[in-house]
Amino acid sequence: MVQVAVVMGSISDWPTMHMATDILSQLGVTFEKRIISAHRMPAQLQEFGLAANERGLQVIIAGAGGAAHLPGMLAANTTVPVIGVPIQSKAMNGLDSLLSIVQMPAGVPVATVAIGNAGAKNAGILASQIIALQDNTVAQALMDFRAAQTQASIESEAQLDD
Ligand code: RP5
Repeated sequence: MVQVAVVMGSISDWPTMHMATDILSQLGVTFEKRIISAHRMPAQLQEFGLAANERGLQVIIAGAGGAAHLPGMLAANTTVPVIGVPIQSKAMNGLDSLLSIVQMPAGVPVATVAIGNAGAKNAGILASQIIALQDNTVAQALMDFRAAQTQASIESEAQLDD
């Protein structure tokens, strides 16, 4: 059964959302990737959201830019936790995306990460941490990832020049 769904509003979001799927792959989390536009595909959005629980999805990562209604509308249609990724838009550098995603009304949460690539990668890590609560293999992969990241930071000190 697929653990995580990575959903984006447009193919133009894929270079950013790839950061999420890369880290999910690295950590051994199973996922599916979908394009579902809140505005261009409203019926498909509702269908996907309503089926998410029954399909056994444990986390949804949703990325969108501009008038970024996808994460919020998915959250409105399911109780599966939704992590929202604000895509770095051309017009406003992603501030529009961030505010569209983060300012949810009380009662319908979306866990919102940073704008752009860092946010997408962190969405993948956060989803993996949720999966790791019940999956020891993913939990171990996360600990290995953190240890390697720490070691790389320590070793980077050697690159400081005079
Ligand atoms: C949003 O509109 C998408 O998530 C995308 O970030 C933005 C622009 O979409 P395109 O016009 O590039 O398809 O729905």
